[in-house]
This record gives sequence, C-alpha cells and structure tokens, in this order.
Amino acid sequence: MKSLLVGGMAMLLCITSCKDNGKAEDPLASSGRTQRTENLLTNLKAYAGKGYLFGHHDDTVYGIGWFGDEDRSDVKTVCGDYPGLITFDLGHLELGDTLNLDSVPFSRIRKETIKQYERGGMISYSWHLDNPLTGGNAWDVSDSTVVESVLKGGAQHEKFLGWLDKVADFMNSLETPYGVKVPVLFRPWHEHTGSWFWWGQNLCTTQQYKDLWALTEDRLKEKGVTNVLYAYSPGTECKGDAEKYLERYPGDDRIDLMGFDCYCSGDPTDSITSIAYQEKLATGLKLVCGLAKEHGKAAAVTETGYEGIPMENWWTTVLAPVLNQYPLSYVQVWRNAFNKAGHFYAPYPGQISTEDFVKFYNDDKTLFAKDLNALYLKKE
Ligand code: BMA
Repeated sequence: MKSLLVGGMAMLLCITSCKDNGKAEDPLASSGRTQRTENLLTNLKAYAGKGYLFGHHDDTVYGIGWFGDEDRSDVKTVCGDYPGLITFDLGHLELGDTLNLDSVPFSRIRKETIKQYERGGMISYSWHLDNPLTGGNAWDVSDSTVVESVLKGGAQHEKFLGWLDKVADFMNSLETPYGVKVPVLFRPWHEHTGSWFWWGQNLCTTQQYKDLWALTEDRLKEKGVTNVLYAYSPGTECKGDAEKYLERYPGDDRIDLMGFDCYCSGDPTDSITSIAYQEKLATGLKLVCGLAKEHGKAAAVTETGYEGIPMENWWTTVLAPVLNQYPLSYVQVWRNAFNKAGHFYAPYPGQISTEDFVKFYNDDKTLFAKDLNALYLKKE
C-alpha cells in the first residue's frame, strides 16, 4: 500500500480550497460538524482491512532524553516518519493550568495538533482530568459519588460545566492559519470497565455513566464545537462479551469509533507473556470490529503497548500478526516518558526493538504520516 499513497497533502488542502482572502472554506455538513471532520471519519472507516494508522502518545513533545525540542519524535528518528496518529492528553486543562498533567504546555499541544493536521496525519485526545469532588487526581477513587455530583442537580454540576467549557474553548481554538478547524477524535471517560478512575465501573451506575457522556457531548455542542469525533474505549474486562461491552455504551448517535485499551505485560522470556497478550488482543479485536461493523462505526486499539519493549521482535512477531487479521483503523501505543525511567512504549535510537520497528513500519498495513492519502478530503 505504501507505494500507492502520497503524502504532503497539507499544501493541497489549502491550494484546493483557499479563497481570495487566504482563508480556506470550512463548511459544515448536515450533521452540524465540519465536512472535514466527517471526511476524517469516512476515510478512517475506509482504511479498515486495508491498513491501520500507527499512533503514539505525546510523540512530538518529548521522548527519551529530550523534552520540548522542535520537530522531534522518537518514532521519526527510528523509522524516518511521524506516526499516522499523534495523541495528547487534556488533563489539567479543566483547572485552567498552562501545563497538562505530564507538564506539556497546552499551547504546544495546540501547535502540534495543527502541525500534525498540516502533515496530513490524525490527532486524538484523552482526558485524565482531576476529581472535581475531592480535588484529587483522575485516579482518586476514594469517593463513589463523584459522577453523581457533576450531573444535573449535583453539587459539583456548575463547576463541572466550567470544566467542560474549557475543553470546548480549547477544541474551538484548534484553527489553522487558513481558518480551518482541525478535526480531532476525543476519547474521554476511557477504561471505565475497570475501577481505577473516578468514572469507573464501581464508581457510578450505568445510567450515571451514560449521563456523563451526554452532558459532555451536549455541552461541547452548545459551545459551538464542530470539529470533534468521539471514541468509546473500555478496557479488556469485557473479554469478548458484547453485552458487557455495550452495557455503558452512550449510543450510536454519540459515538463514532469503538475501541478498547489492552496492554502486554509480564516476563519477556516466558512465552506465556506473548501468548496471553495475543489472545487478549484478538478477543478484543474480534468483539470490537464485529460491533463496529454492526453499528457502522470505526474500530481501533485505542491504547496498547509493552512497557519498556523488552522483546527485540515484539512488533512483528507479537503485535502485527494479530492486528493484520482485523479491519481496524488504528492502533495507538502509550508515551515515551521523559521523567519516568523505563516508562516508554515506542522505540528510540539504541532501544532493542528499533530494527524490528522499522520492519513493522515497512509492513504494507501500517500507516505513518507520509502514507496517509488526504485523510480530510472527500474521496470521489
Ligand atoms: C499513565 C502514565 C502516567 C501519566 C498518565 C497520563 O498511563 O503514563 O505517568 O501521567 O498516563 O498521561
């Protein structure tokens, strides 16, 4: 597939649609979202089965041994191209902070979002927001009335609306110099089938979780957000059970992409590590790709990876053989922390899996930035 695809669509996007005043047209589709946002969704779904975007969290803002450098990426240093998908986290935006929970300035996230769009790639945001009731972080599960407290009638409702408004403002601020709102995939309230976040399984009822989604989407819409798609991403607790997966599903009218988060862990010298992970991944993919097809959604592995990548050939012998069998649109690995030793999920120069990662990059099915063919344009 790689040889058939062209990169560098950024200029074309403006050339084909810039008006005399230098501003590009950014029309709304009948859905109320921008046409480019709808095109992104259509094109993502069309990739399914042909290829999948490779995604990396915080890819261009820091890596192993660096922080904040311009145009740098551990992935690009290793294989020569940026990931097809770059993801960032909005945690602490709600507090009005200038830095997110991992010390990345929001101004930089905005800048890197626009850059990734201009190189023709995709962007997604997660949100590890603080606990609005206790003042603790996203992992503070000491109180099980937090979701209830932010819903209509709850004591934290007004405060929470203010938090959502900050997210809406940020989404609205993602504008290119040509006046195009950059489409992004928002993935809030993730891994809710576990109970480690304040919105998790044992921390709220099914109805409260659904209401939390509705409140989030409706508020962003009210605030004029037109450039956002939504992803639903439980953990692996569903174990192939469709009913469990859909238990807290916010509804077809609210979700664009169905995914799941699934990590590899354990002793790299023990074969059970790879086998168990491949089984878990395949079970999730079978479920999610099947449901996505039924519901007309895109499907993805919304988070995965093997912390520290302690296996030389993990990419081509463990990950790709499973992914290549399913019609998913993307796979995303977590961050290369600059401040937490050993906490990385993509290779960097000298890391033991770099050679294998280049093979993975050369796999016809993996899509990096240069492989993407007009992700935001309508294909005739
Ligand atoms: C976790 C870890 C943390 C980080 C958090 C939010 O998985 O990477 O170090 O703060 O995600 O990005």
